[in-house]
Amino acid sequence: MLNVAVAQQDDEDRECTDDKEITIFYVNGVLNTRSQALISLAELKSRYKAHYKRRYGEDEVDKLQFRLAYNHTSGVVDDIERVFAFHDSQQSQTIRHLDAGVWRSLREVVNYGQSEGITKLREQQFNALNQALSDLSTHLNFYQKEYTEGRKVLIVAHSEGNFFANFAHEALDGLIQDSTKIVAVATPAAVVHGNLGAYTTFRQDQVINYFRELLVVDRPLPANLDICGERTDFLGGTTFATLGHGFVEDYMFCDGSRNQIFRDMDNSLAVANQPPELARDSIITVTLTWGDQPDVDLHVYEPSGWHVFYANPVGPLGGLDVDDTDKRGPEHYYASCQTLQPGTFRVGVNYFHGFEPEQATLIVQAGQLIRRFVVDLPSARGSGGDTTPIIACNIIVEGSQEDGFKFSIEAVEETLERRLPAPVEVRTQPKSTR
Ligand SMILES: [Ca+2]
Repeated sequence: MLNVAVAQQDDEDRECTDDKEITIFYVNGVLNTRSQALISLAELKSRYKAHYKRRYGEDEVDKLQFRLAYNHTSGVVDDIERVFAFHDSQQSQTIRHLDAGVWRSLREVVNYGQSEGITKLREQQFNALNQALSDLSTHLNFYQKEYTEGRKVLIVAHSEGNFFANFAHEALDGLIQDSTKIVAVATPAAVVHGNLGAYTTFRQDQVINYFRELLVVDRPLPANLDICGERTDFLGGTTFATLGHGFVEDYMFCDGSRNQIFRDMDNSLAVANQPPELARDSIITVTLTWGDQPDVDLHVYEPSGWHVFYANPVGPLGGLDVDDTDKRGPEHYYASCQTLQPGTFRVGVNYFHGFEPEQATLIVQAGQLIRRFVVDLPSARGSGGDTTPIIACNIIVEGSQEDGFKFSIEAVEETLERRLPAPVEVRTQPKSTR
């Protein structure tokens, strides 16, 4: 590990490292702004790192990194409607696409809106569900990227985040599923995907209890723990405003739930496969995937202007370490801590060879930032496009090896960060026995 400081808000992750082996994602519940979700992530991170260090030692804790798999809030009414839409979509074994069930529920909502003459409702809920589908696709791409770079993934999901986690896990292919585990907290879902099915729900969780009361089928998993003594039942009339449901205020606060969740996390990591490192694990990475057309290419211009692509795969700061010419990708660029310099990396794609319109997805990671870009590619341009790739984003690196680095990722055109995701295939076969 190179001990170069990274100037980020988070003091614990100031060093520039290229050697993480485990990524722990936090998936938030309803009505969380990104800032609120980051607070929950920070709490999980500081407490679990302390636990992990005590149990496994200093060297092991350095292999962990923490990321947010955020889902957007659309306000009280739409968030709650979305929970029911997700609930109704749990029978995913019978549907062809990840989003089909959500769309079916959406149509029912839309029909209801029309019958009541509430066109506003229709538009808002359409947008809310559309956003949720986009978030789901983003999470799925995040987990796939971690696999490509050789890391185990542990998803800690709170409340509605469990629907996102379950759907994403179901849509991963089998090898990636073996490296990706879920630990559920306060789950409204009837199941936890992955081998262990580990979860923690308080008997005194008023939100989950209320949700359970409303449902006839696919009720939430039964509560399995009592809330700690310092908390007081909401109905008892106290200062307690979280309804026994808060991630930080309740589940991380009580020793019993925290210990149970951490034990579930330890056990899940123990059974998760460490994937082969198909691509370099690095401080800056770009992962390109696309659809069934033969060949899309990743192009990165390093700060000096050096053009890294399939015909020129090694640059002064990094390189193209995975190339693909046979549909889907991934194709992968990395820049490592050892050679990192300040400046702007320009990230683009060229549709090299194919017969139909294609769509490229870029997952761009710089320090602790991770973002997804989708680029429409109307027609193949051959090698004529090698010198004029479509630039999707810039990665801006400030600072120095001595003082530490700070990163930002900027879309080149707003339209490139699209809200509508492509349909995602779901495995419809029963899981193989293993
Ligand atoms: Ca290619």
